[in-house]
Order: sequence, then structure tokens, then C-alpha cells
Amino acid sequence: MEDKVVRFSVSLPESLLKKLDEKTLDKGYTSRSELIRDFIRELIIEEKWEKDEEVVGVLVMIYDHHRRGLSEKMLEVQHSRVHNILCTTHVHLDHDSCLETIVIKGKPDLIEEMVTKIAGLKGVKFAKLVKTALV
Ligand code: NI
Repeated sequence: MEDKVVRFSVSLPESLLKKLDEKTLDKGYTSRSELIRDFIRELIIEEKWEKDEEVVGVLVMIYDHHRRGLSEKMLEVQHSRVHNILCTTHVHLDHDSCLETIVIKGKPDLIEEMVTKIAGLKGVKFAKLVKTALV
């Protein structure tokens, strides 16, 4: 679906415009418009997470695969929400550690509950949730 691009003008204090241009450069954007588009999308995603709409979360974690029972417990949590899990990736980082990503679609509460359960398991050394959504 083609989304027509519309131009509009914005009034800003000069000092704020200067900061906008600095951010545009710092973040490697080629134009102010690109930065503003991404910023608006971020706001919409944030709002979706706050308003209990359907969202997508990507959980990245590193865990000790020697920890007794950990893999089983993690799989148990995932199988209890099998319809919400879009995919998982497993990477063997070294002899002891595995990195896993789980892409979860659903309501924010459900995703956060799953992430809390998994992150709280003994042997999970790192767990971070990236919050996104269709915009
Ligand atoms: Ni592994």
C-alpha cells in the first residue's frame, strides 16, 4: 500500500532547531524528516505498549545451559504461550553459554509476564526485551 508523503511546516525556537540538526547528524540520519518520522513511530509504539494494544516483543537472553532444569523451565513457559511465539533462535555462544531470541506477539501484559518469568530463572545471565509494534 502506497503511503503518500505530505509536506508540512513546523515552527520551532531556533535553539531547538539547532538541537534537532545536531541529533540528525549524531544519529546518522540523512534528513530532519527521517529523524522526525522515526521519532513519531517510536511514540506510537510506546503508546501501544501503554494502551494494551497488540504489540511485538523480542526477548534477547544469555543463559548457562549447564544449569539443571533451566532449559526445561524455559520451554515450559514458551509452550504455555505457544500461539504468541512467532519464532526463536538459539546460538551456542561457547562451552557454557547459549544466546536465545524469542519473538513474542500479543498484549503487553502477556509479553511482560513471560519475560519476567524467563528472566527470573536461575542461570539466566542476561535478559532484555525490545519493545516494538506494527506502525
Ligand atoms: Ni546452546
